[in-house]
Amino acid sequence: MNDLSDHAAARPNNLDAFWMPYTANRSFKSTPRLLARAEGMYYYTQDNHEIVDGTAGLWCCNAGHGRREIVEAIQKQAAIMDFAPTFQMGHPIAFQAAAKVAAMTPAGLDKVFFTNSGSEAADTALKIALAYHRARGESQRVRLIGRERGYHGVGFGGMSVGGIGTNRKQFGAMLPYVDHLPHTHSLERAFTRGQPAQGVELADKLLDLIMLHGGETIAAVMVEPVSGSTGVLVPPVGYLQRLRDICDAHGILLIYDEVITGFGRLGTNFGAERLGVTPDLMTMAKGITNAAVPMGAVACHEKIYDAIVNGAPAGIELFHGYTYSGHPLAAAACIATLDLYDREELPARAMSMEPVFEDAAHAMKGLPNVIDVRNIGLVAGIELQPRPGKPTDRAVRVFQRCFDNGVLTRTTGDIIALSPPLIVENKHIDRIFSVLSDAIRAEAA
Ligand code: PXG
Ligand code: PLP
Repeated sequence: MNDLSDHAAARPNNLDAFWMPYTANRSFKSTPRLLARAEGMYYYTQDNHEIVDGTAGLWCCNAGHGRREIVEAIQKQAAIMDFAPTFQMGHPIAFQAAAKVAAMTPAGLDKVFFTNSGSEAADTALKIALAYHRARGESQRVRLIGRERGYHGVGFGGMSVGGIGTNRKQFGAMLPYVDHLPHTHSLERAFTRGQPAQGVELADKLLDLIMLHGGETIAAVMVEPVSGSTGVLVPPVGYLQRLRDICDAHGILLIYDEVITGFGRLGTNFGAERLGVTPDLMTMAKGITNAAVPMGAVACHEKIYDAIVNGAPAGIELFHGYTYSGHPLAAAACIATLDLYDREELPARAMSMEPVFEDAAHAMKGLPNVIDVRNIGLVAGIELQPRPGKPTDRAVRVFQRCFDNGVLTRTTGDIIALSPPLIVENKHIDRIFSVLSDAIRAEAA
Protein backbone atom coordinates (compact mmCIF):
# COMPACT_ATOMS: atom_id res chain seq x y z
CA MET A 1 0.00 0.00 0.00
CA ASN A 2 1.26 3.46 -0.75
CA ASP A 3 0.86 6.43 1.58
CA LEU A 4 -2.38 7.57 0.00
CA SER A 5 -4.22 4.29 0.38
CA ASP A 6 -2.88 3.98 3.95
CA HIS A 7 -4.50 7.28 4.67
CA ALA A 8 -7.82 6.27 3.16
CA ALA A 9 -7.87 3.03 5.12
CA ALA A 10 -7.00 4.66 8.44
CA ARG A 11 -9.78 4.17 10.96
CA PRO A 12 -10.38 6.77 13.62
CA ASN A 13 -10.31 5.03 16.99
CA ASN A 14 -12.41 7.70 18.58
CA LEU A 15 -15.16 9.91 17.16
CA ASP A 16 -15.54 12.07 20.26
CA ALA A 17 -13.57 15.23 19.56
CA PHE A 18 -15.01 16.31 16.22
CA TRP A 19 -18.19 18.30 16.94
CA MET A 20 -19.76 17.66 13.57
CA PRO A 21 -21.48 20.49 11.68
CA TYR A 22 -25.21 20.27 10.98
CA THR A 23 -25.19 16.70 12.28
CA ALA A 24 -27.15 14.66 14.75
CA ASN A 25 -23.88 13.95 16.59
CA ARG A 26 -25.24 11.34 19.03
CA SER A 27 -26.96 9.34 16.34
CA PHE A 28 -24.07 9.60 13.86
CA LYS A 29 -21.51 8.51 16.38
CA SER A 30 -23.58 5.44 17.26
CA THR A 31 -23.82 4.42 13.57
CA PRO A 32 -21.11 6.29 11.68
CA ARG A 33 -20.98 6.60 7.89
CA LEU A 34 -17.37 7.24 6.90
CA LEU A 35 -16.22 7.98 3.37
CA ALA A 36 -12.63 7.07 2.62
CA ARG A 37 -11.90 8.12 -0.96
CA ALA A 38 -13.54 9.45 -4.09
CA GLU A 39 -13.05 9.28 -7.83
CA GLY A 40 -15.18 10.62 -10.67
CA MET A 41 -18.85 9.88 -9.93
CA TYR A 42 -18.11 7.67 -6.91
CA TYR A 43 -17.32 7.70 -3.23
CA TYR A 44 -15.89 4.61 -1.54
CA THR A 45 -16.34 3.64 2.08
CA GLN A 46 -13.55 2.17 4.17
CA ASP A 47 -14.62 -1.33 3.22
CA ASN A 48 -14.52 -0.27 -0.43
CA HIS A 49 -18.27 -0.14 -0.86
CA GLU A 50 -18.96 1.99 -3.99
CA ILE A 51 -21.44 4.86 -3.67
CA VAL A 52 -22.73 6.89 -6.61
CA ASP A 53 -22.47 10.55 -5.68
CA GLY A 54 -25.99 11.86 -6.31
CA THR A 55 -25.22 15.20 -4.67
CA ALA A 56 -21.78 16.30 -5.94
CA GLY A 57 -20.55 16.11 -2.35
CA LEU A 58 -22.59 18.95 -0.87
CA TRP A 59 -23.59 20.55 -4.20
CA CYS A 60 -19.97 21.36 -4.90
CA CYS A 61 -17.91 18.82 -6.86
CA ASN A 62 -19.35 19.81 -10.22
CA ALA A 63 -16.61 18.13 -12.27
CA GLY A 64 -16.68 14.94 -10.20
CA HIS A 65 -14.02 13.81 -7.75
CA GLY A 66 -10.26 13.64 -7.79
CA ARG A 67 -9.79 15.47 -11.07
CA ARG A 68 -6.11 15.16 -11.94
CA GLU A 69 -5.71 18.68 -13.35
CA ILE A 70 -6.98 20.23 -10.13
CA VAL A 71 -4.96 17.94 -7.88
CA GLU A 72 -1.78 18.72 -9.78
CA ALA A 73 -2.39 22.48 -9.74
CA ILE A 74 -2.80 22.40 -5.95
CA GLN A 75 0.28 20.20 -5.46
CA LYS A 76 2.38 22.45 -7.65
CA GLN A 77 1.27 25.65 -5.95
CA ALA A 78 1.80 24.21 -2.47
CA ALA A 79 5.44 23.66 -3.37
CA ILE A 80 5.92 27.06 -5.05
CA MET A 81 4.35 29.29 -2.42
CA ASP A 82 2.13 28.04 0.38
CA PHE A 83 0.75 31.36 1.47
CA ALA A 84 1.14 35.05 0.79
CA PRO A 85 -0.88 37.93 2.23
CA THR A 86 -3.30 39.82 0.00
CA PHE A 87 -3.62 42.77 2.39
CA GLN A 88 -1.51 45.55 0.81
CA MET A 89 0.39 42.81 -1.08
CA GLY A 90 -0.44 40.54 -3.96
CA HIS A 91 0.53 37.37 -5.77
CA PRO A 92 -0.08 36.68 -9.44
CA ILE A 93 -2.47 33.76 -9.37
CA ALA A 94 -5.05 35.53 -7.18
CA PHE A 95 -5.36 38.12 -9.95
CA GLN A 96 -5.54 35.41 -12.60
CA ALA A 97 -8.24 33.58 -10.69
CA ALA A 98 -10.30 36.79 -10.32
CA ALA A 99 -10.00 37.50 -14.05
CA LYS A 100 -11.20 33.98 -14.85
CA VAL A 101 -14.19 34.30 -12.54
CA ALA A 102 -15.02 37.73 -14.01
CA ALA A 103 -14.88 36.25 -17.52
CA MET A 104 -17.57 33.72 -16.56
CA THR A 105 -19.98 36.08 -14.81
CA PRO A 106 -22.59 38.19 -16.65
CA ALA A 107 -21.32 41.39 -18.31
CA GLY A 108 -20.71 44.19 -15.83
CA LEU A 109 -20.12 41.91 -12.82
CA ASP A 110 -16.39 42.18 -13.26
CA LYS A 111 -14.91 42.94 -9.84
CA VAL A 112 -14.28 39.89 -7.68
CA PHE A 113 -13.82 39.86 -3.88
CA PHE A 114 -12.50 36.52 -2.56
CA THR A 115 -13.70 34.78 0.59
CA ASN A 116 -13.29 31.21 1.89
CA SER A 117 -16.87 29.99 1.91
CA GLY A 118 -20.40 30.76 0.84
CA SER A 119 -21.22 32.10 4.29
CA GLU A 120 -18.39 34.60 4.10
CA ALA A 121 -19.43 35.51 0.56
CA ALA A 122 -22.98 36.23 1.77
CA ASP A 123 -21.83 38.49 4.60
CA THR A 124 -19.33 40.18 2.28
CA ALA A 125 -22.03 40.93 -0.32
CA LEU A 126 -24.31 42.45 2.34
CA LYS A 127 -21.48 44.61 3.68
CA ILE A 128 -20.51 45.78 0.18
CA ALA A 129 -24.15 46.72 -0.52
CA LEU A 130 -24.26 48.85 2.63
CA ALA A 131 -20.89 50.46 1.85
CA TYR A 132 -22.03 51.25 -1.71
CA HIS A 133 -25.02 53.25 -0.56
CA ARG A 134 -22.99 55.02 2.07
CA ALA A 135 -20.32 55.96 -0.50
CA ARG A 136 -23.06 57.56 -2.59
CA GLY A 137 -24.40 59.61 0.29
CA GLU A 138 -27.37 57.33 0.99
CA SER A 139 -26.34 56.04 4.38
CA GLN A 140 -30.00 55.80 5.40
CA ARG A 141 -30.25 52.66 3.27
CA VAL A 142 -29.62 50.13 6.02
CA ARG A 143 -32.44 47.61 5.53
CA LEU A 144 -31.78 44.19 4.04
CA ILE A 145 -34.53 42.08 2.55
CA GLY A 146 -34.24 38.29 2.30
CA ARG A 147 -36.82 35.62 1.66
CA GLU A 148 -38.45 32.83 3.63
CA ARG A 149 -36.63 29.52 3.08
CA GLY A 150 -33.56 31.41 1.81
CA TYR A 151 -30.19 30.00 2.88
CA HIS A 152 -27.24 32.35 2.90
CA GLY A 153 -24.91 30.48 5.21
CA VAL A 154 -24.32 30.77 8.91
CA GLY A 155 -22.64 34.13 9.54
CA PHE A 156 -24.77 36.67 11.39
CA GLY A 157 -25.59 38.52 8.16
CA GLY A 158 -26.51 35.51 6.06
CA MET A 159 -28.34 33.86 8.95
CA SER A 160 -30.43 36.99 9.56
CA VAL A 161 -31.26 37.64 5.92
CA GLY A 162 -31.82 33.90 5.46
CA GLY A 163 -35.29 32.62 6.13
CA ILE A 164 -34.89 29.35 8.02
CA GLY A 165 -36.28 29.32 11.55
CA THR A 166 -34.20 26.39 12.79
CA ASN A 167 -31.01 28.15 11.74
CA ARG A 168 -31.90 31.26 13.74
CA LYS A 169 -33.72 30.31 16.88
CA GLN A 170 -30.71 29.20 18.94
CA PHE A 171 -28.83 32.41 18.32
CA GLY A 172 -30.60 35.39 19.78
CA ALA A 173 -31.41 38.71 18.22
CA MET A 174 -30.12 38.64 14.62
CA LEU A 175 -29.19 41.74 12.62
CA PRO A 176 -31.64 44.61 13.01
CA TYR A 177 -33.50 46.13 10.03
CA VAL A 178 -34.04 42.86 8.19
CA ASP A 179 -37.32 41.76 6.62
CA HIS A 180 -38.36 38.89 4.38
CA LEU A 181 -40.34 38.19 1.24
CA PRO A 182 -42.55 35.10 1.13
CA HIS A 183 -41.00 32.02 -0.49
CA THR A 184 -42.27 31.03 -3.91
CA HIS A 185 -43.12 27.40 -3.36
CA SER A 186 -46.63 25.99 -3.49
CA LEU A 187 -47.82 22.40 -3.65
CA GLU A 188 -50.67 23.69 -5.81
CA ARG A 189 -48.03 23.71 -8.54
CA ALA A 190 -46.76 20.21 -7.70
CA PHE A 191 -44.94 18.18 -10.36
CA THR A 192 -43.91 21.23 -12.41
CA ARG A 193 -40.99 20.68 -14.77
CA GLY A 194 -38.68 23.70 -14.69
CA GLN A 195 -40.11 27.10 -13.78
CA PRO A 196 -43.76 27.22 -12.66
CA ALA A 197 -45.98 29.33 -14.92
CA GLN A 198 -47.89 30.74 -11.93
CA GLY A 199 -46.66 32.88 -9.06
CA VAL A 200 -45.02 35.98 -10.54
CA GLU A 201 -47.19 38.15 -8.27
CA LEU A 202 -45.26 36.89 -5.23
CA ALA A 203 -42.56 39.40 -6.25
CA ASP A 204 -45.04 42.22 -5.62
CA LYS A 205 -44.69 41.54 -1.89
CA LEU A 206 -41.55 43.63 -2.24
CA LEU A 207 -43.81 46.59 -2.95
CA ASP A 208 -45.57 45.95 0.37
CA LEU A 209 -42.22 46.02 2.20
CA ILE A 210 -41.31 49.23 0.36
CA MET A 211 -44.62 50.72 1.45
CA LEU A 212 -43.97 49.62 5.02
CA HIS A 213 -40.33 50.66 5.41
CA GLY A 214 -39.84 53.31 2.70
CA GLY A 215 -37.89 52.23 -0.37
CA GLU A 216 -35.24 54.84 0.41
CA THR A 217 -34.28 52.88 3.56
CA ILE A 218 -33.67 49.57 1.76
CA ALA A 219 -30.11 48.70 0.72
CA ALA A 220 -30.54 45.34 -0.94
CA VAL A 221 -32.71 42.35 -1.68
CA MET A 222 -30.93 39.00 -1.48
CA VAL A 223 -32.33 35.77 -2.97
CA GLU A 224 -31.09 32.48 -4.34
CA PRO A 225 -32.10 32.28 -8.03
CA VAL A 226 -33.23 28.72 -7.19
CA SER A 227 -33.31 27.88 -3.49
CA GLY A 228 -31.25 24.72 -3.09
CA SER A 229 -30.76 23.61 0.47
CA THR A 230 -34.38 24.22 1.52
CA GLY A 231 -35.64 21.80 -1.07
CA VAL A 232 -35.16 22.98 -4.66
CA LEU A 233 -37.60 25.88 -5.01
CA VAL A 234 -37.66 27.04 -8.64
CA PRO A 235 -38.82 30.64 -9.21
CA PRO A 236 -42.03 31.26 -11.17
CA VAL A 237 -41.67 32.58 -14.72
CA GLY A 238 -41.24 36.39 -14.59
CA TYR A 239 -40.64 36.51 -10.83
CA LEU A 240 -36.95 37.47 -10.87
CA GLN A 241 -37.54 40.06 -13.61
CA ARG A 242 -40.23 41.64 -11.48
CA LEU A 243 -37.94 41.75 -8.44
CA ARG A 244 -35.28 43.33 -10.67
CA ASP A 245 -37.70 45.98 -11.97
CA ILE A 246 -38.93 46.91 -8.49
CA CYS A 247 -35.35 47.14 -7.16
CA ASP A 248 -34.39 49.40 -10.07
CA ALA A 249 -37.37 51.66 -9.57
CA HIS A 250 -36.37 52.19 -5.92
CA GLY A 251 -32.56 52.30 -6.09
CA ILE A 252 -32.26 48.93 -4.29
CA LEU A 253 -29.43 46.51 -5.11
CA LEU A 254 -30.34 42.97 -6.13
CA ILE A 255 -28.02 40.25 -4.79
CA TYR A 256 -28.12 36.67 -6.06
CA ASP A 257 -26.71 33.95 -3.87
CA GLU A 258 -25.31 31.62 -6.52
CA VAL A 259 -23.39 29.36 -4.15
CA ILE A 260 -25.31 26.36 -5.48
CA THR A 261 -26.61 27.66 -8.82
CA GLY A 262 -23.19 28.80 -10.06
CA PHE A 263 -20.70 26.94 -12.25
CA GLY A 264 -22.99 25.04 -14.55
CA ARG A 265 -25.50 23.57 -12.13
CA LEU A 266 -28.45 25.08 -14.05
CA GLY A 267 -26.95 24.40 -17.48
CA THR A 268 -25.28 27.82 -17.84
CA ASN A 269 -22.30 29.37 -16.07
CA PHE A 270 -24.58 31.02 -13.51
CA GLY A 271 -28.29 30.94 -12.68
CA ALA A 272 -28.50 34.57 -13.79
CA GLU A 273 -27.91 33.44 -17.36
CA ARG A 274 -30.36 30.53 -17.30
CA LEU A 275 -33.09 32.63 -15.70
CA GLY A 276 -32.37 35.69 -17.85
CA VAL A 277 -32.08 38.29 -15.07
CA THR A 278 -28.79 39.82 -13.91
CA PRO A 279 -28.22 40.99 -10.33
CA ASP A 280 -25.87 43.74 -9.09
CA LEU A 281 -23.90 41.41 -6.83
CA MET A 282 -23.50 37.68 -6.97
CA THR A 283 -22.09 35.35 -4.32
CA MET A 284 -20.46 32.05 -5.19
CA ALA A 285 -18.43 29.26 -3.52
CA LYS A 286 -18.50 25.43 -3.73
CA GLY A 287 -18.01 24.77 -7.47
CA ILE A 288 -15.53 27.65 -7.78
CA THR A 289 -12.74 25.17 -6.93
CA ASN A 290 -14.75 21.98 -7.48
CA ALA A 291 -14.59 22.03 -3.64
CA ALA A 292 -10.97 20.88 -3.68
CA VAL A 293 -9.84 23.87 -1.60
CA PRO A 294 -12.30 26.10 0.31
CA MET A 295 -13.04 29.31 -1.59
CA GLY A 296 -15.90 31.74 -2.09
CA ALA A 297 -16.27 35.02 -3.93
CA VAL A 298 -18.53 37.97 -4.57
CA ALA A 299 -18.76 39.29 -8.13
CA CYS A 300 -19.70 42.97 -8.06
CA HIS A 301 -20.96 45.29 -10.75
CA GLU A 302 -18.33 47.83 -11.72
CA LYS A 303 -20.58 50.69 -10.62
CA ILE A 304 -20.34 49.33 -7.07
CA TYR A 305 -16.56 49.03 -7.11
CA ASP A 306 -16.26 52.49 -8.66
CA ALA A 307 -18.54 54.13 -6.11
CA ILE A 308 -16.74 52.60 -3.15
CA VAL A 309 -13.16 52.71 -4.43
CA ASN A 310 -13.15 55.95 -6.40
CA GLY A 311 -15.36 57.68 -3.85
CA ALA A 312 -13.00 57.05 -0.94
CA PRO A 313 -10.15 59.24 0.26
CA ALA A 314 -6.63 57.92 -0.45
CA GLY A 315 -5.99 54.76 1.57
CA ILE A 316 -7.91 51.56 2.19
CA GLU A 317 -11.33 51.90 0.54
CA LEU A 318 -13.17 48.92 2.05
CA PHE A 319 -12.40 47.82 5.58
CA HIS A 320 -13.13 44.16 4.96
CA GLY A 321 -11.18 41.05 4.03
CA TYR A 322 -10.09 37.62 5.19
CA THR A 323 -6.57 36.42 5.97
CA TYR A 324 -7.13 33.84 3.27
CA SER A 325 -8.89 35.98 0.62
CA GLY A 326 -7.29 34.76 -2.62
CA HIS A 327 -5.25 32.04 -0.86
CA PRO A 328 -2.66 30.63 -3.30
CA LEU A 329 -3.90 27.03 -3.08
CA ALA A 330 -7.51 28.11 -3.57
CA ALA A 331 -6.53 30.39 -6.47
CA ALA A 332 -4.59 27.55 -8.12
CA ALA A 333 -7.53 25.19 -7.65
CA CYS A 334 -9.92 27.84 -9.00
CA ILE A 335 -7.90 28.41 -12.17
CA ALA A 336 -7.53 24.69 -12.87
CA THR A 337 -11.22 24.10 -12.12
CA LEU A 338 -12.54 26.86 -14.37
CA ASP A 339 -10.23 25.67 -17.15
CA LEU A 340 -11.65 22.19 -16.74
CA TYR A 341 -15.28 23.38 -16.81
CA ASP A 342 -14.43 25.29 -19.95
CA ARG A 343 -12.55 22.48 -21.67
CA GLU A 344 -15.22 19.88 -20.93
CA GLU A 345 -18.05 22.36 -21.53
CA LEU A 346 -19.68 21.19 -18.34
CA PRO A 347 -22.45 23.82 -18.18
CA ALA A 348 -23.57 22.81 -21.69
CA ARG A 349 -23.26 19.16 -20.69
CA ALA A 350 -25.55 19.79 -17.72
CA MET A 351 -28.05 21.40 -20.08
CA SER A 352 -27.92 18.45 -22.46
CA MET A 353 -28.39 15.92 -19.63
CA GLU A 354 -31.28 17.88 -18.11
CA PRO A 355 -34.10 16.17 -20.11
CA VAL A 356 -32.88 12.68 -19.11
CA PHE A 357 -32.49 13.72 -15.49
CA GLU A 358 -35.85 15.49 -15.51
CA ASP A 359 -37.67 12.45 -16.90
CA ALA A 360 -36.02 10.16 -14.37
CA ALA A 361 -36.96 12.49 -11.50
CA HIS A 362 -40.57 12.89 -12.64
CA ALA A 363 -40.89 9.11 -12.98
CA MET A 364 -40.97 9.16 -9.13
CA LYS A 365 -44.51 10.58 -9.38
CA GLY A 366 -46.94 7.88 -8.34
CA LEU A 367 -44.59 6.19 -5.86
CA PRO A 368 -46.01 6.00 -2.34
CA ASN A 369 -45.98 9.35 -0.49
CA VAL A 370 -44.33 11.35 -3.30
CA ILE A 371 -46.23 14.66 -3.19
CA ASP A 372 -44.06 16.78 -5.48
CA VAL A 373 -41.14 16.56 -7.90
CA ARG A 374 -39.44 19.73 -9.13
CA ASN A 375 -36.30 20.29 -11.15
CA ILE A 376 -34.16 22.61 -13.21
CA GLY A 377 -30.69 22.02 -14.66
CA LEU A 378 -29.12 19.11 -12.81
CA VAL A 379 -31.05 19.70 -9.59
CA ALA A 380 -34.17 17.89 -8.49
CA GLY A 381 -36.26 17.85 -5.33
CA ILE A 382 -38.57 14.97 -4.46
CA GLU A 383 -40.94 15.86 -1.66
CA LEU A 384 -42.41 13.12 0.52
CA GLN A 385 -45.50 13.16 2.71
CA PRO A 386 -44.13 13.35 6.26
CA ARG A 387 -44.96 10.51 8.65
CA PRO A 388 -47.70 11.71 10.97
CA GLY A 389 -46.11 13.21 14.08
CA LYS A 390 -42.60 12.34 12.84
CA PRO A 391 -41.43 15.03 10.43
CA THR A 392 -38.19 14.22 8.53
CA ASP A 393 -38.27 10.56 9.64
CA ARG A 394 -39.36 9.16 6.28
CA ALA A 395 -36.79 11.15 4.29
CA VAL A 396 -33.95 10.34 6.69
CA ARG A 397 -34.74 6.62 6.39
CA VAL A 398 -34.91 6.87 2.60
CA PHE A 399 -31.50 8.58 2.68
CA GLN A 400 -30.10 5.81 4.88
CA ARG A 401 -31.46 3.06 2.62
CA CYS A 402 -30.01 4.77 -0.45
CA PHE A 403 -26.63 5.07 1.24
CA ASP A 404 -26.65 1.41 2.26
CA ASN A 405 -27.52 0.52 -1.34
CA GLY A 406 -24.79 2.63 -2.87
CA VAL A 407 -26.31 6.05 -3.65
CA LEU A 408 -25.61 9.33 -1.85
CA THR A 409 -28.64 11.65 -1.61
CA ARG A 410 -29.37 14.70 0.54
CA THR A 411 -32.41 15.46 2.66
CA THR A 412 -33.94 18.63 3.98
CA GLY A 413 -37.15 18.22 5.92
CA ASP A 414 -39.03 15.49 4.03
CA ILE A 415 -37.51 16.50 0.71
CA ILE A 416 -34.83 14.46 -1.07
CA ALA A 417 -32.50 16.68 -3.09
CA LEU A 418 -30.34 15.40 -5.94
CA SER A 419 -27.57 17.38 -7.67
CA PRO A 420 -25.08 14.98 -9.27
CA PRO A 421 -21.72 16.07 -10.67
CA LEU A 422 -22.17 17.51 -14.17
CA ILE A 423 -20.18 14.59 -15.62
CA VAL A 424 -23.10 12.29 -14.76
CA GLU A 425 -24.00 9.69 -17.39
CA ASN A 426 -27.23 7.83 -18.16
CA LYS A 427 -26.08 4.75 -16.25
CA HIS A 428 -25.55 6.82 -13.08
CA ILE A 429 -28.95 8.48 -13.45
CA ASP A 430 -30.54 5.03 -13.82
CA ARG A 431 -28.77 3.73 -10.73
CA ILE A 432 -29.59 6.82 -8.61
CA PHE A 433 -33.31 6.71 -9.37
CA SER A 434 -33.69 2.94 -9.22
CA VAL A 435 -32.10 2.81 -5.75
CA LEU A 436 -34.14 5.84 -4.69
CA SER A 437 -37.45 4.44 -5.89
CA ASP A 438 -36.79 1.13 -4.08
CA ALA A 439 -36.05 3.10 -0.91
CA ILE A 440 -39.21 5.19 -1.24
CA ARG A 441 -41.27 2.01 -1.72
CA ALA A 442 -39.59 0.37 1.25
CA GLU A 443 -40.62 3.31 3.44
CA ALA A 444 -44.21 3.31 2.21
CA ALA A 445 -45.68 2.35 5.59
N1 PXG B 1 -25.54 30.27 0.19
C1 PXG B 1 -26.14 29.21 -0.38
C2 PXG B 1 -27.21 29.44 -1.40
C3 PXG B 1 -25.77 27.91 -0.01
O1 PXG B 1 -26.39 26.85 -0.56
C4 PXG B 1 -24.16 28.88 1.51
C5 PXG B 1 -24.58 30.14 1.11
C6 PXG B 1 -23.08 28.79 2.56
O2 PXG B 1 -21.92 28.28 2.03
P1 PXG B 1 -20.84 27.63 3.04
O3 PXG B 1 -19.68 27.36 2.13
O4 PXG B 1 -20.52 28.64 4.09
O5 PXG B 1 -21.47 26.38 3.62
C7 PXG B 1 -24.74 27.74 0.94
C8 PXG B 1 -24.27 26.39 1.38
C9 PXG B 1 -27.66 21.31 2.29
C10 PXG B 1 -26.52 22.25 2.49
O6 PXG B 1 -28.05 20.64 3.23
C11 PXG B 1 -26.33 23.32 1.65
C12 PXG B 1 -25.28 24.21 1.90
C13 PXG B 1 -24.41 24.01 2.96
C14 PXG B 1 -24.62 22.94 3.78
C15 PXG B 1 -25.67 22.05 3.57
O7 PXG B 1 -28.21 21.24 1.21
N2 PXG B 1 -25.15 25.32 1.10
N1 PLP C 1 -9.44 36.65 15.15
C1 PLP C 1 -8.21 37.15 15.31
C2 PLP C 1 -7.66 37.29 16.71
C3 PLP C 1 -7.45 37.52 14.18
O1 PLP C 1 -6.24 38.04 14.34
C4 PLP C 1 -8.02 37.36 12.88
C5 PLP C 1 -7.27 37.70 11.67
O2 PLP C 1 -6.18 38.24 11.71
C6 PLP C 1 -9.31 36.84 12.76
C7 PLP C 1 -10.00 36.49 13.91
C8 PLP C 1 -9.96 36.66 11.41
O3 PLP C 1 -9.44 35.57 10.73
P1 PLP C 1 -9.66 35.41 9.15
O4 PLP C 1 -8.99 36.57 8.51
O5 PLP C 1 -9.00 34.09 8.81
O6 PLP C 1 -11.14 35.41 8.90
